[in-house]
Amino acid sequence: MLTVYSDDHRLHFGQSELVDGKLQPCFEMPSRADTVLARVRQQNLGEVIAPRDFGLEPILRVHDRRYVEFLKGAWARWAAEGHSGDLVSTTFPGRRLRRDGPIPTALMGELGHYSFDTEAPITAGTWQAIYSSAQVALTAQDHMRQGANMAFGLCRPPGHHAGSDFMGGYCFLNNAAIVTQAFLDQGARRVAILDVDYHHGNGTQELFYNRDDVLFASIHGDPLVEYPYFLGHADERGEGAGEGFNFNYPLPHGTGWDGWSAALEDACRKIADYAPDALVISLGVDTYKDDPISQFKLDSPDYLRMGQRIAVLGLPTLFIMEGGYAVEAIGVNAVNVLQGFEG
Ligand code: SP5
Ligand code: ZN
Repeated sequence: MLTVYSDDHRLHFGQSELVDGKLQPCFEMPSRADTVLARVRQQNLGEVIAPRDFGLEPILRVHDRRYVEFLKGAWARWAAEGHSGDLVSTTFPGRRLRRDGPIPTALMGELGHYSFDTEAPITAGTWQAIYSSAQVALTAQDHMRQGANMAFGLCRPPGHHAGSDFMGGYCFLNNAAIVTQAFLDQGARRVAILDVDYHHGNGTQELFYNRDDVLFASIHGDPLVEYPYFLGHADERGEGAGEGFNFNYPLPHGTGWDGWSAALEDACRKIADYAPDALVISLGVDTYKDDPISQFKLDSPDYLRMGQRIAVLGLPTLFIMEGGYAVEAIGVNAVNVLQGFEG
């Protein structure tokens, strides 16, 4: 199986994150990708290649052009204002403010317009890192266009919280959505996305919510009690042409393999009925029992079972790395999904 990986992820390294009222090192750190890559190599999963450059066009198929231009230019503007620390938003268009009013011209205002939380710090190398992360995903997708039945985009930063014109939750560009749209643009009639990250894939859901050419299914912590709090309920079933093509499986804190796998079973049946031409897995392994920010109880062997069940679908499957913060374990857990799938 092919893995695509770029060292450019190191260029994105946020200094700190506000957790329980205290600034502490970002959970989303470069060593995450190192651990996964090391495990891919240790298990001899196959070739690891650097990404090719597919340009901005496939990114602009899912993201708003002005938003992308903002991401590209934000650090230079911040530096020109004399700053050197991370660029982090603190003001957001919340209730009864003008979410869709004039976009502020001041950098901080524009950043707030394009953000939903404080968890996507922009650093000097962030643009290069997120651009390369998207190219990692696209290179893995291109490999499948050439006939492979699986591939792994070892993306960092992750993407599933980012929507058409917003960032948050460690995410800037939605790698899974970008490759999904690429499949469609290359002639796929239908693509399914299964998001197994602990957190609801609010960005991915938003991007395809009113479309019937993409089925989105997400298994995650119940937003009543878990980030991102404001999307991911079971009654969100899609809109317009997309009605009936969005499936959320919110699960309680403490969920282990029994509860989790029941949701997986239901999601897999929905996906099988949909008969997509390709499947994209948003592969977060923050469902792990020792994840520092999550409350599910999956254990390492469960990830083998996860991969095995996904393989039963018999679909060309593209794995895109998302979350997972128990750094020492995420290599084993992510690679277990891939090895379970390979059989
Ligand atoms: C891609 C991804 O997995 N993004 C996740 C963003 C989650 N951010 C919320 C972090 C909240 C951490 N609260 C931890 C409390 C520990 N006492
Ligand atoms: Zn997550």
